[in-house]
Amino acid sequence: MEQTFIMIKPDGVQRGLIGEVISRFEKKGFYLKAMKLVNVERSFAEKHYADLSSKPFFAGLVEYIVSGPVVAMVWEGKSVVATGRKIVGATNPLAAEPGTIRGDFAVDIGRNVIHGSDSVENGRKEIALWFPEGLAEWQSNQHPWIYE
Ligand code: DAT
Ligand code: MG
Repeated sequence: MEQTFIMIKPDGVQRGLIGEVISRFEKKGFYLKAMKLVNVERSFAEKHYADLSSKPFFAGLVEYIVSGPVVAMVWEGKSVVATGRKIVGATNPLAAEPGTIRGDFAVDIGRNVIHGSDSVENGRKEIALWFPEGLAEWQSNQHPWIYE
């Protein structure tokens, strides 16, 4: 099954949205495979967002990510990358649909609460970067009640 990297950004942690975010992925029928609350180094944040290093907002983005702890997670399930992006919502929270995390809980693009991998390949890279120690091994007993 597919895996995606989801991160609750420092604003999401500060605003008490950790449980809300986890709950949405959990209730959907995806499985938590790894999770940690961490303060990341500037160089690590730069590596995570390396593809955006030429953007004018890059410095501010890195500053934001290192401003407090983040919750890094790996979620697993059928089409979890694309569906995870739908649960997260559009990058600009003002354009994000109600019912999505960004649509429900954010206003500004630079305080958009959550990160989700945008492709299976990038998910693989992000999981390797954030969880070199590997993932938890488990199978939910609910599995046959969620998946055919
Ligand atoms: P996403 O997080 O939806 O995958 P992205 O990968 O294009 O979006 O950008 C990463 C983050 O950078 C995004 O969550 C918020 C910030 N960002 C993106 N575009 C921005 C912009 N035009 N101005 C300010 N911040 C921006
Ligand atoms: Mg992105």
